[in-house]
Amino acid sequence: EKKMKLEAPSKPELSTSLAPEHPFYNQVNEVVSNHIRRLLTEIKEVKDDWVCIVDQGDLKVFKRELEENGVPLDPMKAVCTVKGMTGHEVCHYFWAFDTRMEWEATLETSRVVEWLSDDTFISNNVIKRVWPASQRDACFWSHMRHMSKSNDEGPDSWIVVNYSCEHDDCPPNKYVRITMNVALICETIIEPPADGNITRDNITCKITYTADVNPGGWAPASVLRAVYKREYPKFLRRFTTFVEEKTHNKDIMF
Ligand code: 18C
Repeated sequence: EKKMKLEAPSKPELSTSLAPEHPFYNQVNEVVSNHIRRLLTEIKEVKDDWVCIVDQGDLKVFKRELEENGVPLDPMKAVCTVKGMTGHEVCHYFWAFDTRMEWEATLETSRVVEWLSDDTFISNNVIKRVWPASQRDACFWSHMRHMSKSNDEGPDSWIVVNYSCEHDDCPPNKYVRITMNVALICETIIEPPADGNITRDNITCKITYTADVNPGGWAPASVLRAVYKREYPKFLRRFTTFVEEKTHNKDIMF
């Protein structure tokens, strides 16, 4: 049977609210476009090189084993379906800095380094230490965007990207600096009720999360893989439960 390939939109219709002359303008647009293209052109079936490591039905985690000079770089991918919330809401809370520590269980501290625009800021996250490795931190921009729809029938989609960068106010110092390229893409599926009045019961959000993380130097692969296998599903459960608590008695943010 022939696998269906979805066509990527010919040109990105939306871009960041950063000014075109901003030093991060090109990078943000390029990284986000690559995520969108990768998702839209991907064969809608998990390819052979992705291994499923967690299958809880509504939540699946996949990885590709990859090592460079002994440093484990396994790309991770998770898909998760949740009811009662929109993609806009899920992306909002993944991006929002002021509530990050309410759901992030793996961070010791997090601070804003600089706001670049109303959709993009740079932060410094210090990750809890995992024995026996040295403690890590990360410096990255977080950007949220409403994705253009290729046609009126398709689901409404939002994306958040967390991408490592350098910043004068965030030089690497006492921690090992990890680098990453993380994306959260959400589609909102609405089953229209007969009376036309959409409630949270009619809404499902399909989340695709991808993480390429370089632990930045030596880390024992077996420990890291065990930590990932435990922490990624835990993060998705904890985070989506958090979004549910934040949204269930509020107006729906479409
Ligand atoms: O995407 C997530 N969070 C974002 C917003 O904060 C952001 C952060 C991404 C960084 C994630 C990767 C961290 C990897 C650290 C490697 C550490 C190497 C240590 C070597 C160990 C041998 O995009 C959500 C991320 C969700 C989960 C990530 C799982 C990685 C776990 C990292 C270890 C922390 C464990 C702390 C728990 C302590 C329990 C003993």
